[in-house]
Amino acid sequence: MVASSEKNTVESILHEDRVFPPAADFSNNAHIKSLQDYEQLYEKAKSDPETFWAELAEQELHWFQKWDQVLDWKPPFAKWFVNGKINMSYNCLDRHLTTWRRNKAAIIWEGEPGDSRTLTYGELHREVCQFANVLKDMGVEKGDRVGIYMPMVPEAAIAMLACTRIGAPHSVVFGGFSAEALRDRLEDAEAKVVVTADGGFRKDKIVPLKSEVDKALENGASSVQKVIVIQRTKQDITMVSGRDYWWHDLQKDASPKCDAEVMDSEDPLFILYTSGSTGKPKGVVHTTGGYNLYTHMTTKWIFDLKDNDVYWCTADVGWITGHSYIVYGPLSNGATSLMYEGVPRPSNPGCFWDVVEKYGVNVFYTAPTAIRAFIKMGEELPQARDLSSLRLLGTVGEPINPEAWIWYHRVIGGEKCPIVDTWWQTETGGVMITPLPGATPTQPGSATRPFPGIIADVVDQNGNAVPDNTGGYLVIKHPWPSMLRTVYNNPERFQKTYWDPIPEVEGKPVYFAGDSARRDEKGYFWIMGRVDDVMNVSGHRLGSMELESALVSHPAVAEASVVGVPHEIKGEDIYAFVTLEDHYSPSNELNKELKQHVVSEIGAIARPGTIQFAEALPKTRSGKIVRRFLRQIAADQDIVGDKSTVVDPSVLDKLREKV
Ligand code: 6R9
Repeated sequence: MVASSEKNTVESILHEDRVFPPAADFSNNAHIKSLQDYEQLYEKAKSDPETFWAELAEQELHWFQKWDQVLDWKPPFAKWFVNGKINMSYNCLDRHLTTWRRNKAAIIWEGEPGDSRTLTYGELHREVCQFANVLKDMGVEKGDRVGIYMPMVPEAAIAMLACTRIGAPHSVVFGGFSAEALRDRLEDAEAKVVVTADGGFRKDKIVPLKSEVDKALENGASSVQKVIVIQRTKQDITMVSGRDYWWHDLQKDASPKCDAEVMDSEDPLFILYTSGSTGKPKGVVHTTGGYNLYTHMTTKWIFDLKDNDVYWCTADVGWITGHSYIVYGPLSNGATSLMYEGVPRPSNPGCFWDVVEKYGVNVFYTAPTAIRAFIKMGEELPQARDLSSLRLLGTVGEPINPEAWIWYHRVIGGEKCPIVDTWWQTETGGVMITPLPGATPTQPGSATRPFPGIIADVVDQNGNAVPDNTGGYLVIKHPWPSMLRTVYNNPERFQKTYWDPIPEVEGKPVYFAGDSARRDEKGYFWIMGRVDDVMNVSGHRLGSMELESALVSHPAVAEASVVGVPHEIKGEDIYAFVTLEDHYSPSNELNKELKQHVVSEIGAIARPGTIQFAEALPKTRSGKIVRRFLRQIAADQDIVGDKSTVVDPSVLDKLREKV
């Protein structure tokens, strides 16, 4: 037998055959109504991508001037809608004002303490124009970078839209990051102005933001000349004269008239930093026309937005999901986008369901980590609220374990809502592989098929296509409008990270996503996790996702994270960290039972050598499990590397003590 590692592929071991076709009444009212419709669009886009995108760009967006060329592709550099002139803020705001949507809610916001605010398109436009003038008064010119370090308040979206209005690329830094992380990002982007708040509310505590900005600026980031501060928590902060200004002082005197700057389609729209497992964070650069089009189309077709929908994406605006699917995609479509400042917390574990009930949310988009937390908190919380307004659910951020999918479908969706499991990345700008809810039969754990215009494939290390149901590396074979254009100030890293790992396929470079996946005989994609998380056990290359899903399918397990540890005979052995459901406690019997459970779910090859019970797993602030530290703990090594992305680093020490 040839060991799969010699074939340079990844083995797939989990089998899932439950299928959920879309309900007829959902399909009849959907933008894309059937699998045939999807397939037609897919084939059309595949055979002539440029015409496909050009037609949509013409129909769906406002251009000040039409492009001369749809795509200029000089690998790895792409230009979309060459010489087209456009403005994102104009497409998100101005064009809705001449319609009935002027008085439609653009943003419905709910604060953690229970305060709330609704901004119509007319009101949002006014605030954005005023703040755009404020930025200009602060010396911000087209092309200058603006740092945004804010809690989840409407002003975060206002600041983003104001930047895009005047052509100043923003760089949003998640409000949970430390002063050092903020400083690194502001320095790399050479930001001229920072927009922040005195503080934010998170889990009933006040998170200091302004004082973190002060620290960041004391220790570097010398490009920053001005700081604009929203008053949110009213705690005491220091204001440096000549540098720091209150938002409300500046905003009240600012003119509400500000024409949207005519931007080139390829002018940078924003920079967003994403941390890899090694090295400093990469500044992912997105540009204007292609990103506007792709986030617009994906929002429309995947979330199937209707004019009377209340749409809620629970991400933070500090992540790409917040950029594309709280702010730009929904507003470009003229939708009502709900923003919530809070997160489930001991004082209010059911807060998400309160928000769904209060606003009659129709479309709800969240992350697997949140779903696993809901499961642990119990069905009683959602069941005590009226969730009947929901008609469509989505997930993003990690592979969703089939058991979590089924729970989401049953308990939150009342078995009537389609679930869109959307695979994508900061770098891709928008969703790449996903069901279209009225068209695609779904299967728990599969992101199903590529969005029209996306040519995805699974290949081995040499770039050769692998057979159906064999795991390999997920690649994208044709440029798409919202692809990252470069890594800010580092085109070499752009080339090296995304285009060099897989050799050319059929003479063409391919985009390497860094994820492993398999494709089944129906053409469905099953994402298996980050390539860095693949283990090699007795010559079998196994992804973390399937082993974890097997563990989570046991009733006692809340969350699981699996890594490889060096092993004399097998090469690597499987080491699992497991958190338990509330009414279970660790024991030797349970430990044995879980190992046996994995064997019966997957096979003897997958029997974990060790299972360690844990109180909590280390996660990034967007909820992804950080396996690289778990690998060090499992191998009994010192914990080394940048811990700043882990929400609660004390989790690591606790795990280490117990090894
Ligand atoms: C949007 C976002 C990207 C990485 C990606 C993959 C993982 C995201 C997923 C998923 C399986 C899904 N990921 N969605 N894995 N199924 N539906 O999360 O961007 O923060 O850049 O992370 O997240 O590993 O490569 P980002």
